[in-house]
Amino acid sequence: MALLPILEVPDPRLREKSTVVEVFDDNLQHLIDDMFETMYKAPGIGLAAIQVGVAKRLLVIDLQQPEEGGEAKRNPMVFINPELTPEGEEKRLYNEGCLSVPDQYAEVRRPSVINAKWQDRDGNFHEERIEGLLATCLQHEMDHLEGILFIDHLSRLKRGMLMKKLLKERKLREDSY
Ligand code: GNR
Ligand code: NI
Repeated sequence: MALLPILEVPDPRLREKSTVVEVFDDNLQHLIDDMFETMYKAPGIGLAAIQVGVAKRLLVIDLQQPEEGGEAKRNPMVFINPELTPEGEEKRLYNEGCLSVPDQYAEVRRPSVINAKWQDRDGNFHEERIEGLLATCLQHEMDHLEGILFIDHLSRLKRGMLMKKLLKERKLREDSY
């Protein structure tokens, strides 16, 4: 297992379109395990392969929702070659963040319910109706596979302010070292 460096804006690789996974070999299994380790360490609730520099249509999610009783329980999920279709017109707002846009948050409007088709780490096919935070997170990760970041859903004004704040905070951090 290995921690992988997470790419941050404005790295041009985050704008690449990821390509279909065709081979479900040991290399892929190792990449998936490394992505989980990297996501848990960050910490984040999702990670797309392109965020660690691999332009493959692969993403991992663990919402780590507290169980009844309060303990956060791990629930690692792998989505390979996902296809999402919105179900109905209802949208929901969620205050999103992204490990590639560190420490910045903004409300994004996305379909509340989606139909998802995907393959698991063994290449088996699945289809499910998904709602709630999982639907939001899956759409955020799916965007990464197309080279889209959550800030692209904001107005130019909001995106500009957010990027200015990010660059300022990054500079302050660098100067303090
Ligand atoms: O950790 C993450 N939190 C999050 C919060 C709201 C909506 C989406 C996300 S995904 C993000 C991790 C990440 O950058 N995945 O690409
Ligand atoms: Ni992200």
